[in-house]
Amino acid sequence: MRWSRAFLPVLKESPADAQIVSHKLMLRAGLVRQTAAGIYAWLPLGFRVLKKIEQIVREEQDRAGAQEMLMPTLQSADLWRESGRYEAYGPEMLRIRDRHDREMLYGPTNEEMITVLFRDEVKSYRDLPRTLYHIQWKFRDEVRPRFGVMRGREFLMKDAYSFDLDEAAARQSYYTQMLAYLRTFQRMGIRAVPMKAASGPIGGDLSHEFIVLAPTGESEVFYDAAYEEFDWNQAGLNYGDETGLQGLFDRVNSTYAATDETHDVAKWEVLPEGNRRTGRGIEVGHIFYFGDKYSKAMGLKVSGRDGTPVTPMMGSYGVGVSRLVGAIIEASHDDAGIVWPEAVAPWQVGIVTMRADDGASVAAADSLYTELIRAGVEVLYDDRDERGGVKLGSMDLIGLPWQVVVGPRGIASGTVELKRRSTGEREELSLESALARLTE
Ligand code: 5CA
Repeated sequence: MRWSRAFLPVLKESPADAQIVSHKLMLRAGLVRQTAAGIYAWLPLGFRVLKKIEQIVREEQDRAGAQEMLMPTLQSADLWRESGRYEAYGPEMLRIRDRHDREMLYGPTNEEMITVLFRDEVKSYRDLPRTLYHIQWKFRDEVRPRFGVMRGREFLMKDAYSFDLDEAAARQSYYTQMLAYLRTFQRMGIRAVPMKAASGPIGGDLSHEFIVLAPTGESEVFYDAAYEEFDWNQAGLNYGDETGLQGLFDRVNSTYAATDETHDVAKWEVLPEGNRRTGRGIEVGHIFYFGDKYSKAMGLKVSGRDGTPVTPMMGSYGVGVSRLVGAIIEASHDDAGIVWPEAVAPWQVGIVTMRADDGASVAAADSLYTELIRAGVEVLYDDRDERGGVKLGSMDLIGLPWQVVVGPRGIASGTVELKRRSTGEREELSLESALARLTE
């Protein structure tokens, strides 16, 4: 992408209405714009990051054996009357009437819809276990939408739903998602600690939140320093390995970590003082096991192995896809701007020409741009007719992992400067070496 042709509105000043650093940076770097309270348009830069995050979530869900589908954003009120949640959900639910005066709502979550879709198709224990997911916009009429996309009213969520024959199998589905979550967040360059949680309006008695540690987080958190040594990849563990998954769960469960909602002072005080870590965190995922809460209320039954009807046991598993954009920035930025982890960066490389009126360096930058595109590298080329210093500032602000600075002085001796955004390391090297390095 050539910056001169791009819609990348970066702001010089920090917007006064944003309180936390990620929200400020998302506005300054032109990722989003608010269109109504808690509702955001995703501009091209933000959209690219959102898609990268979504794709990592998708790949890890698929790897864990979940199947993707897509359910609508609008739902009928009757669906929610079946579970009894229509009244219970309260003012957070956006209720709408269509032209026939039918009561509708903008879905805040999809337990009801998936239970009915599944109920109407499955008959036998052979149809279990199944885990289905979708990545879709949700609406919750939050009392206090704030911090930009972190607590929006409209937000993008991955929600998965598991159906199993009995509790033991359902717990395996829960552990499977737990492992998928560790891998998902690790791939995005962040660590999200699983913490015991309250299940709130979703229901059930087994629930974990995945919390990214950041000083601006909404929840206060308490955890064992053992998490600093935790094996986040669990590379040796395979899906389907029941004992291994149980072991992972037991390990998580026996390592203290809780938010202020579930904090247990007695258990906390058993920890050696030097191991007690406190801080704040952002909830980027939340998983629930709620047994037959929805399947029973909504009449989902299959015939069991011996022919008697069985009510499947369910869980649901959410990832805050749009919230993650903010959470990753909270965890990865510096005074100059965003520092994208490579896996979610909108482009991998940014090229900057220092003098738009210098034919030789512009020609060199043009050819580097063409070569990188040919090699399949995602590159943003700042070819604007702006002062070099301004362009370097914008490049730091938008935080691409690699910058190539092309100026008349370097080009006279055949070199460009390669800068790594995360460390600030710079290196002078020939155009050819820069190209080789970036296409490695
Ligand atoms: N049905 C369950 C799991 S699929 C569910 O809705 N869980 S949830 O309420 O915890 O939401 C899942 C995730 O969505 C949260 O962990 C959080 O990361 C994200 N989320 C929730 N509310 C908002 C919001 N107002 N703005 C941005 N993200 C949100």
